[in-house]
Formats: sequence, structure tokens, C-alpha cells
Amino acid sequence: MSNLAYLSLGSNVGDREGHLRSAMAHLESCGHIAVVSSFYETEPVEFTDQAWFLNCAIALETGETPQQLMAALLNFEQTMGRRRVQKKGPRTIDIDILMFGSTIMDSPELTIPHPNMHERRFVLEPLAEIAPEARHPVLKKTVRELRDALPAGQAVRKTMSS
Ligand code: PH2
Ligand code: MG
Ligand code: MG
Repeated sequence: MSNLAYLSLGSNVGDREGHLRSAMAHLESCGHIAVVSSFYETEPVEFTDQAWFLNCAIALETGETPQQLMAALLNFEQTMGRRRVQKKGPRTIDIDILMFGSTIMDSPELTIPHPNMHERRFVLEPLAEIAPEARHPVLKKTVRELRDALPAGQAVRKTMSS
């Protein structure tokens, strides 16, 4: 069985665009990348004393379980040189599962949908570009509705098509 997962990719260290592209090359081994958003230049949020990010969102058709996919993502992050030093701090690559079909789960290792996605413009703007009608299974709102409900702030600029 195959599921449609939405992922968020981000980098703010080194060759940010190269890191997003390399992450996508790794992700091809987990399924088929159906859609990729543009790349967005985004102001750091939550931990703000760091460089601006390049973020994008992708839709991945995958036959893996959420746990298998998560294990693969952590492995790619490590392979790409990510070192966890500062929580929410600078990173070569971060790959987060935003939604996974209609799955709702909450375990110490993995929460789906991503617990902060509805508060983050750097997530919702790219995601609204590729899946405006996708519905958050807990909040029961579409991605477009969540994006439109964000308070002002959190600068996000579309830079290049993927
Ligand atoms: N990721 C974070 C914290 N803050 N800010 C932006 N703009 N983009 C990110 O990907 C990001 C962030 C933690 O994962
Ligand atoms: Mg993250
Ligand atoms: Mg992460």
C-alpha cells in the first residue's frame, strides 16, 4: 500500500540549495517524489539568532510506514553531516514529516501531523503552493486555511523554482 506524505526540507548552513537537492536524491530511495515546491528564503523562527533558511515542501508517495520513513530521514540527515548541537539551531539539512496520509500518531519518537506545522509560515507557504486543499487531519482545516490564518510576521520569499 502506498501513502502520500508531505515533507518539509530546510537548510541554513553551507550550500543550502545543494543540500535540499541532495536530500531529495536520497528521498527517491523511499518512494516517488510527486511534487516539489519552489525554494523559499525564510527568516529563522523560534531560535532566531541564526542565518536565514532555504525551505521547500515535497509530496512523497511511499510504501514505507511512518516509522520506517522517519528512520530513513534521520539516516539521511546524519549522512549529510548534520550534527545536533543547538536545538532548533543551524543545520545542513532538516527533513520533517508534516503529514502522512490521514495518519494521526503521537509517540515520543514521532508525532504526525508535525506538532508545529500550523504555526510556521516557512512550512505553510511552500506547502500551500503544492497542496492548498490538503486537510490537516487533527485541525480539520486545509493548508490554505491554515496559511491564511497565520498572524503577520515570519518573512518568507519565494526565490527559485525547484
Ligand atoms: N526550522 C526550525 C526552527 N526554525 N526557521 C526557518 N525559517 N526554517 C526552518 O526550517 C526552521 C526554522 C526547527 O526545525
Ligand atoms: Mg524541523
Ligand atoms: Mg527535524
